[in-house]
Amino acid sequence: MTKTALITGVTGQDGAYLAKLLLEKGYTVHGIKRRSSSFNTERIDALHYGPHGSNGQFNLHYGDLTDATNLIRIVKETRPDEIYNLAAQSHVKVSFDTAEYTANADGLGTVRLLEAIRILGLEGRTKFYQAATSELYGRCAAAPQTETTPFAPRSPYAAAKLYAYWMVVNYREAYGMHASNGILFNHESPLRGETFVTRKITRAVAAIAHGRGQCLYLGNLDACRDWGHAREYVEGMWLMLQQEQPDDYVLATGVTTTVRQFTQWAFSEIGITLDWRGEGVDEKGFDTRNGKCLVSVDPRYFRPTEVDVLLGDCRKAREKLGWRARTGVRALVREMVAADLKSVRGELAVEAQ
Ligand code: NDP
Ligand code: GDR
Repeated sequence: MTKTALITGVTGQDGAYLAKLLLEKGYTVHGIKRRSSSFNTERIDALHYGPHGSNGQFNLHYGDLTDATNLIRIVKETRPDEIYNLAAQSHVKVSFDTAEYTANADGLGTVRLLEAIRILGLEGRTKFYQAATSELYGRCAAAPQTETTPFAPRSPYAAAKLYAYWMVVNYREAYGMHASNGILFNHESPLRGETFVTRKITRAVAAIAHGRGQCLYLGNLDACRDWGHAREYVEGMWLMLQQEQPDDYVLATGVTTTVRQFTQWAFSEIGITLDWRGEGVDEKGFDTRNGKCLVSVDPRYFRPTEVDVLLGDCRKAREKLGWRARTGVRALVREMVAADLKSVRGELAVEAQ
């Protein structure tokens, strides 16, 4: 029988990959999108206006995680077998400027959905996936981090997600709901939002390759992140909801890389070797061939508090779900730079017409 899924945050990076995966598996997919003054469905237009949309397999609903009645109505109308709660104000730095809104959307928004399931009496039918995060570990010194590593959130975003994490655990224990937290480490792709560091770097590199960019301004180059590919991480989300019992799982690659190294690899994709000079806010990356400064540290991008090192151990997911990350960070850099180079070439071709 056809399964029905409801995805919040369907217009985001993970929402787009997950919608595609579920449609390929034959699901009927409902997605919640926010009203926006500009188009915000770019990542899913191909799904929506393609065969899946026209035959009613893929449907979009206006909604917002801050609007409880709207969420109850959508859950009531769609009666999903599975809900994937991916919607969030997901930018860590922005959460310091919008702490209350982030708590409302990321923290309370999760409770609104869990309550919608209860109010509608769907506890026995609807399985729930929560997009938890490696940011929960925050300033925790232990690495690699597992499902049992203590949490120490270090931003309004992480604190809001911690509340959501514990509410999922509580609803699971209190009401017997099939609700699981995916503690996902950073995952990227050509669909990654442009203000996250990996995409910011690969876009800048593509622009510089075509003579369009001058200098890339970055914040903390020493931060270490465990970067995997988003397409593989949404498979893990799905696998969590196919288990007999709900549980919490880490998804990660087990390799951590500095922002500086990621930047270096991205430039090497266009044949540029960076020579790093200076320290702290004076640190700059020069093109070794012509001495031109291509990267510069700008304190504007520093965070009031930083998460220094994230490195995940996904042994539990490997053993129980059969999941593993297949794309290494070098291949990820290559794919992202190639996609951004292609899109700059496309823009140039349109301009030349
Ligand atoms: P994105 O920022 O790309 O997508 C976030 C989505 O949430 C967008 O569709 C956005 O809509 C929507 N959204 C934001 N606020 C609201 C709101 N108030 N009501 C309804 N929808 C809203 O994030 P990702 O796809 O990268 O991440 C998906 C989830 O996983 C997020 O919850 C994120 O916090 C979490 N996560 C992500 C990781 C990563 O490395 N990518 C790692 C661990 C966790 P719009 O398009 O209109 O902005
Ligand atoms: P993160 O991702 O905060 O880990 O959250 P982001 O790409 O924003 O930052 C990663 C690291 O890079 C450093 N950094 C910069 N970051 C940005 N955005 N811009 C810069 O110019 C820059 N320079 C250095 C940051 O300080 C940080 O250390 C992502 C989001 O997807 C969350 O929603 C998710 O929960 C976590 O990953 C896991």
